[in-house]
Amino acid sequence: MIDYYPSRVENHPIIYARKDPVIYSPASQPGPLTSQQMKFFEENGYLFLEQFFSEDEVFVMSSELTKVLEEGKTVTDKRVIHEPDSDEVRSVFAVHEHEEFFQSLSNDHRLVDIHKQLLGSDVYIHQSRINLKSGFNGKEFYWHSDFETWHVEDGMPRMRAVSCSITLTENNPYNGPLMLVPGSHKYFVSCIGETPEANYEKSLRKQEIGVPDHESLAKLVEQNGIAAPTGPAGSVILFDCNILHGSNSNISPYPRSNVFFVYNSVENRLVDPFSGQKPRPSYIASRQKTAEKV
Ligand code: 6CS
Ligand code: FE
Repeated sequence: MIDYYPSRVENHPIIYARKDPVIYSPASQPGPLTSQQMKFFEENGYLFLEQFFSEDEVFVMSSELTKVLEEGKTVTDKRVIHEPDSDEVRSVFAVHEHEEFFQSLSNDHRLVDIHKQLLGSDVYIHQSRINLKSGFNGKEFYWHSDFETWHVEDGMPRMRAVSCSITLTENNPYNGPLMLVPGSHKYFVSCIGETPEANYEKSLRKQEIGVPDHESLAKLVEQNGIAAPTGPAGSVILFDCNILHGSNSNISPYPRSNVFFVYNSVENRLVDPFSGQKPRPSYIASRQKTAEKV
């Protein structure tokens, strides 16, 4: 299998042009997104759908979030990741498999149809998680391209996946909202450094390997700046698997909790990791041959 996006192999960073389309069906293809929205996504690598879910739906989502959080506090489960310097819950993985509510949310046809439209095929969930980012203590997520990690550590061959972040609390300028570098999805920043064995045990708490260098980051930010969509709970941020993004720590009293579903094209199923290492566990990267399409 050719490695179209080598990373963590050279001793200097390289910026490559993207070799894959961003949207896989024509912008004019009928679907839930308008051709304008499709074009915005193609150009910028993300799309913000403010108040996508109704207030009633948000109410249910919030109580389900509280349940997961309470469980996460007491349960010892590999799926529950803690903050780097404390026992505070940072993320809970594979909620689309283990929590009935979030499973049906990931199957919600309004979401699935959008991702099918963008990816031009059937889709399945590659990864899901809730990021809690609690008030006062929630720590940052340093700049990265998800695809860089999924390619190197999970063997995702091509850029044909989209993340969907649903805001479960208000995301405001103070609580560490998602920040994106518009247009950066059109490049691939090949990173320096080798992947340590079982890197995920550390990287999910604090990512240090597979992060872009300052110069590349500054160059890409210079082009179009930084976007940080904010809005009420129940909004949706769709973003390309390769867009550079990150978020600041949360010293405000307001928690910033989002659930992420990553939809991958069924034509882009995982192969062996390009690092040559053992694949990561399936609660981080689904690789069942029969992974159900949704
Ligand atoms: O490891 C993952 O799959 C995700 N987590 C981190 C910290 N970076 C890459 C990706 O978003
Ligand atoms: Fe990410």
